[in-house]
Amino acid sequence: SFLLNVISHPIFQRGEARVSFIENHPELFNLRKTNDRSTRALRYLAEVIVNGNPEVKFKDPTKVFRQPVVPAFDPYAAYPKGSKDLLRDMGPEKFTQWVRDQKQVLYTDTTFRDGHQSLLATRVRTKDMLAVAEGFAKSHPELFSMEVWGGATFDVTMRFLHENPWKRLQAFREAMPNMLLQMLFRGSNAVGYSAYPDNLIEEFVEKSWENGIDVFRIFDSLNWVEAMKVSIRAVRERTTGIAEAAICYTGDILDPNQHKYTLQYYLDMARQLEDEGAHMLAIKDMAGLLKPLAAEKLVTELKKAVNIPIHLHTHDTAGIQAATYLKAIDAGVDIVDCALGALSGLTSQPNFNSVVAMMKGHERECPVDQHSLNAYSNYWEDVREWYYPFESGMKASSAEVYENEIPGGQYSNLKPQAIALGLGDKFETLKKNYSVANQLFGDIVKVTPSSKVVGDMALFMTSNNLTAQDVLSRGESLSFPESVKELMKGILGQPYGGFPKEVQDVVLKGDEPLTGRPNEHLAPINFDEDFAKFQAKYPNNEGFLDYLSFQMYPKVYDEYYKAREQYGEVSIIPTPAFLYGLKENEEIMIPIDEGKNILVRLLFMSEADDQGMRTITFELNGQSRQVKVRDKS
Ligand code: 3PY
Ligand code: ZN
Repeated sequence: SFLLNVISHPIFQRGEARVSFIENHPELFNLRKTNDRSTRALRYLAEVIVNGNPEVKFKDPTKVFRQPVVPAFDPYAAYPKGSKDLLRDMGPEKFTQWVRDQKQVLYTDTTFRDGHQSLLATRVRTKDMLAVAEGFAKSHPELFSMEVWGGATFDVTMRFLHENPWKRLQAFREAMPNMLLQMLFRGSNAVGYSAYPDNLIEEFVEKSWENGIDVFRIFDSLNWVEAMKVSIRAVRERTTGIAEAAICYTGDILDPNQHKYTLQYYLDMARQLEDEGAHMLAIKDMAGLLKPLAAEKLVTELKKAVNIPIHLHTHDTAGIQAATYLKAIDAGVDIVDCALGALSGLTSQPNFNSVVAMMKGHERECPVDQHSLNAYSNYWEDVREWYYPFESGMKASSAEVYENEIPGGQYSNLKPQAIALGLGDKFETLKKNYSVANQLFGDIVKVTPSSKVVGDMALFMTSNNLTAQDVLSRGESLSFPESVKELMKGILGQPYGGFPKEVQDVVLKGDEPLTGRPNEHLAPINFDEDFAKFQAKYPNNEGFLDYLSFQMYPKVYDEYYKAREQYGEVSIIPTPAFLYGLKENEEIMIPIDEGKNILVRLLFMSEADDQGMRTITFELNGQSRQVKVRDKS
């Protein structure tokens, strides 16, 4: 069609085209680009129409979606000044001091990261968040930050959404220039599940900052401060962003039988993190175990122990975390994490809209336009419907979390995992085994990636009908999951109090465990050389950031790259079509390039021919286009 464009151009038709003709008319290349994009988008749609989106395990043909309404905003209005402007003016030290010294409680909105990670298995696509990002930033500059990146989003955007996570970040940065953007950073595991060389961690921090991150919430999945130092230092030395170091909260400090994760334990850790240079402290209550009275105690004591602001994160799995926030706010916590109504509650964060209502008349109230929050929540209520296959099925909050301690972000994934392994009807046993596995490991902190290992062990025990006793007595003859071997070997670092020797021995079977930082044993990467190799292997890569994605997840990147070669930029396809394809005669608009849309209608799908190929006939901007797809059924 590029050739067609050339041939049909009037200059060419007049016979006046010279060699320079193509050079002087770069729009022909744009045409080629948009044609190419259209072709690939049709190829993707045809594939989903014939074979379905492999991530959609069940499709409800009766489902009717409402059209989500984006709350109105003025695209020409300037952005009101927000936290990002303050940070830019003051620098991280002064700014965080201001956070601590001013009186109002501040808010972080987690809707774009932990909210959907915890309720919809991280599946929300960039397009659906971006639709409301600018309006939200213009309406709510009073927020402390937007949590938008890190955690599981990096992996899932590539693996399941076939999107570039860096482009997502850049798009958020552009849409929300007045607000602090925050990410969740797994310390020496960055945004992955294993240990990476220190210079990769440093590079990753720097590039995240360059592309838009201001606040780095850094944690270690075993609360091992030693493993957090490199990332804290990288934020301090390579960026002008904020290093927010987290203590992961587990157990119950008010339980008289709790001898391991005591108040003293957390105070000590907080002081160490402050000494390491943290600008702020996070209490990361990933499973929602911090009850109101414990929060009151913990925050009161932390306030005395450290001079940096305290940022509280929780999950509302048990349903009482708004009370935890109120107690924590009374005790002086500086910032709390909330998710917009329709993506809040259960394994997600407490309801932002309701917390704002709760704070009306409180001496630390930070006024937020409730009506506007409700409008954004309504948007999400409708968008959430599109993602129905990824709902966890949890219908009510559950105090069982105090027994199993499963993090919110993991809970929404554990059930589909169990079903995939044929253990769907053993979910109750699986949850029990989660706490049995935790005890076998010596009662460790459970958060990605350590929580994944406890989950793997629980799945292993459930599918093999093993008790804790079986693991100890028959362990020598059992072949444990790879992740369990790595944990016991020390690949994720050292837990407080060490691993139980007996379990370590049966798992490692003579292999010597590490004692130091696992990253210390990893050779630094030679970026020039390695990047060149990457470019040779993936010639159509999108540069150094793509290389960093590859470093985090080599296999996932490989598949993502192939999908992109085949289908192009699928992030432009509207979500219902991305997930469910099109019905006959359904028409959608795809923004194919800046200011350019195409209209696509499905006309019909043929029967499979004797090669198993179906022909899908579309109408693209009024012209008929056919795509052949193999029917895999
Ligand atoms: C993650 O690391 O993805 C988490 O959300 C941990 O809570
Ligand atoms: Zn969380």
